[in-house]
Amino acid sequence: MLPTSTLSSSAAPGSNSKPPHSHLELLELYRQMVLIRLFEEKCEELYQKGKIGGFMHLYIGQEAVGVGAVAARQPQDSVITGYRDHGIALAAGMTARVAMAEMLGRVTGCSKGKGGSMHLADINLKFWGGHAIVGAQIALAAGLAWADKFQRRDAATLCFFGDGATNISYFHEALNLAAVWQLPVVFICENNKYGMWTPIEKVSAVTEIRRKASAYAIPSDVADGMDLLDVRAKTAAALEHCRAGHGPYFLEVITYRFRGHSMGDQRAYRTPDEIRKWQAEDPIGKFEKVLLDAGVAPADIDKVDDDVKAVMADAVAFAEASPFPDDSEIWTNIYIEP
Ligand SMILES: Cc1ncc(C[n+]2csc(CCOP(=O)(O)OP(=O)(O)O)c2C)c(N)n1
Ligand SMILES: [Mg+2]
Repeated sequence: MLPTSTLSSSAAPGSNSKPPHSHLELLELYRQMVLIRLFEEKCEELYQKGKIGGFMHLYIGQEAVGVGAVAARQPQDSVITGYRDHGIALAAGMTARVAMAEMLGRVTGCSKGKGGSMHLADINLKFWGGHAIVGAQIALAAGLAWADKFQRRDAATLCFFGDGATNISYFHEALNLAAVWQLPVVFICENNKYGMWTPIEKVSAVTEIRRKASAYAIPSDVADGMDLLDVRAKTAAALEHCRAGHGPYFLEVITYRFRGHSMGDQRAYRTPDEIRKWQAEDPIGKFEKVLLDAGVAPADIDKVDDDVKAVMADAVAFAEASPFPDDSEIWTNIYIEP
């Protein structure tokens, strides 16, 4: 999938990962990351052609976080995130067809073409979106977890948000209540070092983000966001903590976005050296090395790449053949019908 330079990386899976994994399981996790990468590269192309409108934030570089964490959940566990949501939607099981149709504003999209890039959601998958207001999903996650606890369901919530969101009041209010009420929620901070083009050091008094959780007596850990198995193992442990009735858990995942904050970001605030350093840690290249070391045949990896390319071609054809919503739809889905 990736240039051989990234394949020669000597990085090993995280110490908490629990090999051996079956080849099929490894290939499935690899497939999900490649799907996200190719899906977003296609979105980039369609955006530049004017086929996708509005704001669009790419997840490229952060794939191992969404795929690794969501792989640790049970089907009854909820997932919620911010506007950088394509990867997490696909990891939660949304098909490329439905996600691409939403990107293109078609009625066959998950939000009937009315949500777009920042509002992918499918409650049948227990994927609660896609939220454009920074930090809003953290309060919603506390609500989802409260509902699970109140209804005595054996379920927890995985809540993704950025480093910048940890300076927002929602973050502090939600963590406080989650701790007071011992809610089953795993707060996953994707620390990609920047909020838009502002480096974290300029806006956060505490740059080891997990230390903020200790203010609310929430236990925490840190994971390598370029290492899928490390993210999965630490999310699994966090979910176990929630299921055992011990309340919330905080996981800081160190990662990096390879693209700009959103489309149109000139990326002048980062040095070429910094970008090169992180690209050498490409999570897909690193995981491909894990597969090869585990004895997966290169031909099987190539087959996954080819299959994903076919899935993407089909998704774009499906989306482009789907109609736009009728004008009358502008008045529907605004409020819940009585
Ligand atoms: C309440 C609110 N304030 C400001 C914005 C504008 N805004 C959009 S993304 C963003 C940066 C958030 O950074 P971070 O939480 O680190 O997430 P990342 O984009 O890095 O994934 C800001 C300030 C917003 N959408 N909502
Ligand atoms: Mg950030």
